[in-house]
Amino acid sequence: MKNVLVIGSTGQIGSELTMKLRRMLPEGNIVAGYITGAEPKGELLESGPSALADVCNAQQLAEVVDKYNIDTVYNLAALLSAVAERKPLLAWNIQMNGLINILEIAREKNCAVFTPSSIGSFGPTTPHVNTPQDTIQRPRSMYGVTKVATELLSDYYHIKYGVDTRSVRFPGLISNVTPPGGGTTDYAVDIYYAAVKGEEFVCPIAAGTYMDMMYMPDALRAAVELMLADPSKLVHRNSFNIASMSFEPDTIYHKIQEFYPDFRMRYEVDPVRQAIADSWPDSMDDSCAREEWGWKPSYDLDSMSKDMIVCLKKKFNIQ
Ligand code: AKB
Repeated sequence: MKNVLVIGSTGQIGSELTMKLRRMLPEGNIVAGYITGAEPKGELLESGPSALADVCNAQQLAEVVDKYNIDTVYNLAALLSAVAERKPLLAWNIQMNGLINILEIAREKNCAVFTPSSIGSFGPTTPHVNTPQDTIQRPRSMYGVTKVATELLSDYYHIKYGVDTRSVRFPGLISNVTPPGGGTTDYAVDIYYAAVKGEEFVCPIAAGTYMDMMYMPDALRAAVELMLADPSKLVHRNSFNIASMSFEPDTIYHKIQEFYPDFRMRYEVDPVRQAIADSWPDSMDDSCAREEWGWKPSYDLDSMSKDMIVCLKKKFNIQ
C-alpha cells in the first residue's frame, strides 16, 4: 500500500482515514476522492491531492487511478441504513453499480480494494447474540441487501480474478470529527453532542436495543491493519466481524451521566430505525478477525466516553 484512493473522503470514515493514511504513508499519494457538492476543505484539502472520484463514473475513476498510480482503493461511498430505506434505488446504484465499476478497474489495473460491510448485512433470522462469522445473512433493508451483495461480489472478484479484496463488518461508528448521516446507530454519536452542549437528548432507538458499536480510532486501525495483513493468513476476506463494545441506549445514557449528572434523555422511537435495529445483532463474535490478522480493539465504553467528551468540548470551545 503506497498510493491510495479514498472514495468518499469527506464522509464520516473517509475524512479521518485519509488523514491517518497521509500521516502513515508520507511518501505516497493519498488521494481524497470526492463528489461534486462534497468537496474536501481545510486540512483535508491542503495536506495532499484530491480528485473528483464518483463511483458511478467508471471513466473518471480509471483516470484518477492512472494519474496517481493507485495500488489500493478504499471504497467508502455508501448511503447509510435509514437513508437507504428512503432512497433504495440510489442506494443500489451507489453501493452496487459503484462497486462493480471499482472492481473492474481493480481487475484491470491490479489494485487492492477495501469496501466496508456492516452489522447491517445480518437480518432477523441471524443468531443475535455472539453472531458467528459465517452465519445466516438474510437482511430485509436495502442497506443490508447491498452489504451482503457487496461481500459476495468482492469475494467473487477475488476468487475468479485474483483481485485483492478485503472487508470488515463495521459496527455503529462513534466519532467526534465528521458526523454520520442517516444511520441507525447515529444516536450513539448524537447523544455525546447533546450532553456536551447541555441539551436534552431525544433517543430514536428503544430502551433495551443492544447493538455493536466502535470508537472511530479502532475502526480506522481495523481498515488499515486488514489491508496490511499477510494474505496467506486470510481464510476469510469479505467480510470479517469486528467488535469492541455492545450496549443499549440506557447504558450509554448512564455512562454519560457519570460525566454530566444533570444530563437527561427521553425516548421518541423512530419506527424505521427501530425495525432495522431490531433485525441487527446484539453482539458479534470477532474471533476470526483476531486469529487471521490479529484484530484487537483498544477502546471500551468508558475510555471512549472520556475521549469523546474531551474532544467535543475542545471542538465547541466549551470549558
Ligand atoms: C448505520 O447505522 O447505517 C451504520 C451501520 C451500522 O452500518 N452506522
